Order: sequence, then structure tokens, then C-alpha cells
Amino acid sequence: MEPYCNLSFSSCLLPESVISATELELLTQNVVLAHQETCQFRQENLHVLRWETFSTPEMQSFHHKPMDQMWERCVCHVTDAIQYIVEFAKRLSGFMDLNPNDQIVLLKAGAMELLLLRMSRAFNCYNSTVYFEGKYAQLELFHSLGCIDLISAMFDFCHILGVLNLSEHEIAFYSAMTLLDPCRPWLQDKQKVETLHRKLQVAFRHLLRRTHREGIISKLPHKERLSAICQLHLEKLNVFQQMYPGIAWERFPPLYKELFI
Ligand code: MHQ
Repeated sequence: MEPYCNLSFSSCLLPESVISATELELLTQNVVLAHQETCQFRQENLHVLRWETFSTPEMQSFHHKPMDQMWERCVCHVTDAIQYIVEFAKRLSGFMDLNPNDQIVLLKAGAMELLLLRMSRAFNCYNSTVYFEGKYAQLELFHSLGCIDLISAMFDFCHILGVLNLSEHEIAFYSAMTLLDPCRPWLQDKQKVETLHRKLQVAFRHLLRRTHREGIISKLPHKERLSAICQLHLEKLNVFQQMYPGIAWERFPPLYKELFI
């Protein structure tokens, strides 16, 4: 299959003694709570719906939707989900202490990546369906968007994560570390993000050791894979914008435009 590697977060670890046991515990609680309180759909609720798929006539009605309407609908759902991700960021200790420029840099670069991590919670990898408007949808449902390569890249990614069966704690840490990535270009205070990131890394490894899950580290997808999908999203958005420069574009939520223009 795919080559896997670790989170590759430039891993020169802080000596663990630098972060006290109490700080480690508090940080873990903070990350887990921030995720729990902002995850939009509880895992248990998604789980019970997991086999509720769209019927063929329902699928067909999506197929016949005009491309711009389907885009608008999906973009609205994505923006909703991103609002929860922004809330997650705000609740992570340290994030609000970064300067506003760096907060925006991290969210612009990370929002879509975190959406993908969260999408894997709402993905059934036994039949490759994703939660959408109350039921689980196959890839084909999104046909009328005209960017099935983007959607299949998103589905493939969720499949890889799905197989790992990440716990909510693991997703929480994976999200926090992806967001607080000190390698994002245009950061003014890279150092500050690096410190936060290293602490998260220590706490994450500690959690994995406790739960005998260290093995997942080497199986997490490359971060290049995540950024390639986000790049593809930007390209598709650009194509769409050129096809529908007027009304359709103007109807997109401001937050979405702010993040992805
Ligand atoms: C969140 C809940 C959630 C909400 C919306 C960007 C584009 C033009 C197309 C879900 C993508 C189409 C999204 C709506 C499609 C793949 C998008 C449309 C977790 C993520 C999830 C389930 C989104 C997953 C991706 C969906 C289905 O908590």
C-alpha cells in the first residue's frame, strides 16, 4: 500500500523532564475537552447512523442538481463544520495567546486539513460512505460537483485513517498537532508555535504509551498527503469560480471565502 511515516513534525523532542506530569495531564485534558466540546456530531450518534445510506432515487435527485447549487450546498456544510474547528482552535491552550496574524495563518492552512481528520470520524470505511445531511453518502452522490477526483482523494484519505480506528483522544491530538504546525509559511512567531507543538507531541506520545498504541504513529498518513488534498480543493474552487464568477460565488459564506481565496 502507501508509504507511511510519522507525523514528521520536525521531531527533536524536548527532554520530557521539561514538562511536568501535571502540565502533561492538564494539556491532555485541554486537548480532549476542546475536541469533545466542538466535535459537532458525537461519535455514538454517527455510529448508529452508519448503515443508513441514501436510496437510489435519492442519489439520482442529487445527480440532477445543477453544479452551482450542489457546490453552494456543500460549501455551506463545510463552512458550518469549519466554524466548529475554529472553536476547537480557540479552546486549545496557547492558541489565543498567539498573535492574530499567526492565528489566521494556522487556521487558513489547517482548517481544511482538520475537516478531513474530522471527516474520518463520519466515514464508514466498510462501505466507503460519509455522513451527509442525515445519512451516509457514497462518492457518486457528489457527482454533480464536477470534481470527483477531489472527492475520491478525500474518501481515500478517510479510508486510510478509518482502518486505524483512531480513538477520540487520538483524533483530538492529531488535530491539535496538525493545527499547531510550526512549519506553516508566514508565521511571525514560529518559536511560540514550535513550543506548543513539542508539548503536544510529548503529551500525545505519553497517551499512546499508556494505551499501547505507539504503533499508529508510523501508520499515520504523510502530512504531504493532507496538504495535497487541500491544494486540490483550492484548485477546484478556482475552476468553479471561473465557471460561475457571479451570483453563485457571492452566495458562498464569508468565512469560506476568507479562508480559501
Ligand atoms: C464534520 C461534519 C461534516 C460536515 C460536512 C468542498 C466541496 C465543494 C465538496 C461534510 C466536498 C463534498 C461535508 C459536506 C463533501 C465531501 C463534503 C460536503 C465532519 C466532516 C463532515 C462530515 C463533512 C465531510 C465532507 C462533506 C461530506 O464534523
